[in-house]
Amino acid sequence: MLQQILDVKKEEIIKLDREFDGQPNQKKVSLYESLANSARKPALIAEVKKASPSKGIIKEHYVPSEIAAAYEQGGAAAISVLTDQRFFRGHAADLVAVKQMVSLPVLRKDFIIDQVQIRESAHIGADAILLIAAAMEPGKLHELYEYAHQENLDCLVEVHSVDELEGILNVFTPKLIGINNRDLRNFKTDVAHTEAIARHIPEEILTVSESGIKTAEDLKFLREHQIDGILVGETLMRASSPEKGIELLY
Ligand code: IGP
Repeated sequence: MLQQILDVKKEEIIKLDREFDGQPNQKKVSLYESLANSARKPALIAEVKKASPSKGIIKEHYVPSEIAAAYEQGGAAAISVLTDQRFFRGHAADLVAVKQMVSLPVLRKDFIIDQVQIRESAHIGADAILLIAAAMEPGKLHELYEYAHQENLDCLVEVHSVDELEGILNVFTPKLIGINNRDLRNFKTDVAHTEAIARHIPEEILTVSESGIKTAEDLKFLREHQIDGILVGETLMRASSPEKGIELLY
């Protein structure tokens, strides 16, 4: 699945290959600081997500900026916006609209494998980007990480296994690591996966548990294991309202 997504991305990048003129007008807000200073523990990154390859359409009709405003109201520390069109039915325009609506940091959730996508991310108003360890070699990921920081973007570095984690840590120490609970081979999620990987993460790194977080018990488990943040999409998108969804988790 990931390989299929990356093949499509490479074609999109060729079309994208142009300079982004002008400076982004919004000031960058730090994802790292917002997670570190969150009153809610673990801090919440709330995701705007229409669809996914494994679930199909999650929620058809909504206004991304309204969902994001409700997330902010509900106490989220950051907003994640899927911008991949082909597989997640998101759009760069969703992020632009969300950024205009909220004062929280906005994470661009996409498959970033090239510097031009980072320039684009800064340009459309993202404050942070996702970098997926499974999508490239650790050396390349480090290059993109440094490049993003030059553009004042924080990076959430996503790993799924101890092997991927150690590959990264051999090259550099990211400030933020996301552990994806979803096994991309069968799409199953297991929150216990976070604990198995988090044990190997040095304490100074902020750790975010991603995917398949559904219940207050899941949250309790993650809190007990001192996980710093959670990234939740589907559960909040399916809730009767975004605020209600957050309330039920915490
Ligand atoms: C959110 P969920 O199960 O709460 O909807 O998951 C988020 O973790 C998931 O959307 C995600 C993702 C990704 C999407 C994690 N890593 C990489 C696209 C690309």
